[in-house]
Amino acid sequence: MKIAIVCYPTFGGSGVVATELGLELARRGHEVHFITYSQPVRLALLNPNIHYHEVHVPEYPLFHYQPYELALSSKLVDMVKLHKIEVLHVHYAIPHAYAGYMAKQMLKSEGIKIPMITTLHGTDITLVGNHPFYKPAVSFSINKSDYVTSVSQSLKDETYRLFDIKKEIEVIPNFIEIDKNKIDENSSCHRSLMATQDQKIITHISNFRKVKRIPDVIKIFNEIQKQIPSKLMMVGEGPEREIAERMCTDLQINDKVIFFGNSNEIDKILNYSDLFLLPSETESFGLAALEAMACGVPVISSNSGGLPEVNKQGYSGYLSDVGDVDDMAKNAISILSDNTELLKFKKNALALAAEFDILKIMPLYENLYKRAIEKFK
Ligand code: GMT
Repeated sequence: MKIAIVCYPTFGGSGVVATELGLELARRGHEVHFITYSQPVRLALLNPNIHYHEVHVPEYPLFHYQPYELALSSKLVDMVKLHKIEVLHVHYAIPHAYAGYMAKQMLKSEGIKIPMITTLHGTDITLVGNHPFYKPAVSFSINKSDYVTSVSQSLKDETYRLFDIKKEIEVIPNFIEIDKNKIDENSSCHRSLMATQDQKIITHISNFRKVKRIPDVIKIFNEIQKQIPSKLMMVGEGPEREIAERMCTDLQINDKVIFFGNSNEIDKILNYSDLFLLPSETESFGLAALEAMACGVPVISSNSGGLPEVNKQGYSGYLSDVGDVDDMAKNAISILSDNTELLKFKKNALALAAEFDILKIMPLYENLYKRAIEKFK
């Protein structure tokens, strides 16, 4: 099949999912065309089935805002025609579903019919998409998509609750490549660079936006380190980083917290971790939690959104109400203070992650593409 994938190329979860999906499809022999404004961070262009087409938005003094949707939809039209693409798969509704719909209309006027699949990821529905300034356009473009998928049951329910959606939404959960997450002994990233043998390693990975409740991460860790020798790895970049750094100074725990910024060594950091913290305000799925579990790391998370579909209470970790840092700290300490208990949770986390193995989820997407292409023949 010839598939176009439209996504954000940044460190956010939706871009990671779209990139990993495209890479696996290419490995399976499909021709995959990534269409976005810069090369996705996890995209290695070493596979002959992978193509990357950059969307350029020419600057013009009249434009206060650069018309990205316009440039994207034009690029989609050109690429569909040039490469005979059979299906468009857009990740994150804003503005991709809107641009995809416009491209479809332009192609239709030239007698070319192509199906569009929109995958909803989370904030495109819950935080951004729901804003009154965007809502009509988001509803319209979801309803005009030929197929709609969401990454969790919770996000599906939220979409129906918040928008007037007439379309069927299929749940296709996010996935993980389990085998990829083994420790590379030759890596320059060693455990000793992060902590001493007697210290437990606790990790948080995100884009440090408000929704991640970064101050809660610091508060939870502060309680843990009072009872358990430990270090905190803060991986990612974003607006809440400075606040977190200031909190660490105020609490005098600077020497126990490492801020990595964005990292391509996530797998390695996770492989040395004992616990993962994700106290988010909302999380449609929580890909970072799944990535941690795939490295055998138990998760202390909030119970919001789709997190209970990924992290299981008392099995792969614990879930608490949003903002209940005392409960989260108590649960973390109970796992970390008993090595037998910790080992049990680690094994469970890995076993649960295996249920989201890419090999199990990929046929769901392939099947959807086949159905879509068949219907538009
Ligand atoms: O919030 C983020 O981390 C980024 C955002 C994105 O779209 O890039 O993540 C959303 O999509 C991820 C992939 O499907 C999900 O795992 C995240 O839970 C979701 N974030 C939220 O719902 C806040």
